[in-house]
Amino acid sequence: MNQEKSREAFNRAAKVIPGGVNSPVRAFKSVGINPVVIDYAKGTTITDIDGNQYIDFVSSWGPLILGHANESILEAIRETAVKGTSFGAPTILETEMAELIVQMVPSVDKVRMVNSGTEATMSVLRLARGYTKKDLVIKFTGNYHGHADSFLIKAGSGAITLGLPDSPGVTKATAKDTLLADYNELDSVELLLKKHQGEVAAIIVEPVAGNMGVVPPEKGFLEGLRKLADNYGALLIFDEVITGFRLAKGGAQEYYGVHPDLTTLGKIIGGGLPVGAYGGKAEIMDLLAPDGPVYQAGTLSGNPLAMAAGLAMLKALNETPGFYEALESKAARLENGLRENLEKTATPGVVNRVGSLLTLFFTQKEQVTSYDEAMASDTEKFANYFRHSLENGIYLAPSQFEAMFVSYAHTDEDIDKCIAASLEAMQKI
Ligand code: KE4
Repeated sequence: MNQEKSREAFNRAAKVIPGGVNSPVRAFKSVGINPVVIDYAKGTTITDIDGNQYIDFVSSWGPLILGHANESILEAIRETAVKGTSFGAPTILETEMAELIVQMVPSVDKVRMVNSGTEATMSVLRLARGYTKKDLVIKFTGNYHGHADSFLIKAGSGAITLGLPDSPGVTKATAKDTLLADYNELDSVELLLKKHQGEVAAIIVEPVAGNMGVVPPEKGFLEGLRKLADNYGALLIFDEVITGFRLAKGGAQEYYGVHPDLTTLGKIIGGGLPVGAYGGKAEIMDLLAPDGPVYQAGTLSGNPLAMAAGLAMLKALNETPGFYEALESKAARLENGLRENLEKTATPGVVNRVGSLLTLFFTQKEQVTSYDEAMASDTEKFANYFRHSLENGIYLAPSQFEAMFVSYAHTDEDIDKCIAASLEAMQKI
């Protein structure tokens, strides 16, 4: 595969952008090759600047659940752009977006728009601390909540991929207020709540872990967190930046029937433009400035262009009959094919899937239900598999500790091509 132009472009980028990328995981560091530089995309096909085409299972890390360059989203952007892209003043579009989120997400009475998942989690933590007047937060090792200081403590996603779960630059003073529990281990949470009785503002969790690879919540885990939060006077925060609008219209909280006090959202909500949001009970959200004392602001928050794209996205999710059933059947087809490939090639591995999120772990473990089990994966084998898959025209997340994102645009033909390419790759690694 000719990747000459990508190589030149990446070398040029590295002269003026740290690592040549604006987000570390894009640098393909853990898969041992230079990244391909993308020219354009449509539907499920992305094309790099050398003209190579790939079926995309990253979907820009989740947002493009309708596929690339979706016509209704492009139309919404075009129509809105000609009226101006941002005013720094209220618009009806923001209210329409907020009304739709409140209608779709069960536990959200009010919502504040921001510009990324990181901004959403950073802000929601400040709000939780302001509301409870407590300082500590419990997060789970391997969960990733963006790059705000309080969360770069044993963080997942690119942080573990690059072996940087605890980043320099995060002060000891900040780190001491973040307590670490083990995902799917309720005892580890109760121990911390008991030890720090009355000091924990919130428990924040990825209701389906997507940043250590996909690790589903074990039966009773989310329900248990709800009970512990209530018993110990802490707020429960669901970080639904990945799962929001993906697992169901109402995200993981609808899918599992467990309602948090606060929710963070991102990715899908912007239709591919930069949008994040956080929301929850009115009693808590009303503490935010300008009515309340908890300050949070943003020049481009809720800007009309991003709102228009996001509204078109959410309307499509609401108005497409059988949308989630279709996602489920596409992703199940992929899961079954990957499992068959593991058997056919006697490759030790585990496939974890929840809805349209899945990860193929190259591991000797019988199951992957915890951070430690995920970390036992063979990242070298994954890197080899990734390179063969790319050669075979399949674009995967360049890390063992990320998810495959199946979109509504993926056809059975796309899925079957991925399964065939996966088989070929497994036979070579
Ligand atoms: P952003 O700031 O990247 O928009 O969102 C941060 C975030 C928050 N919460 C969860 C559960 C997330 O998964 C993320 C970001 N996800 C990663 C991929 N797993 C983004 C990809 C990247 O870092 O380039």
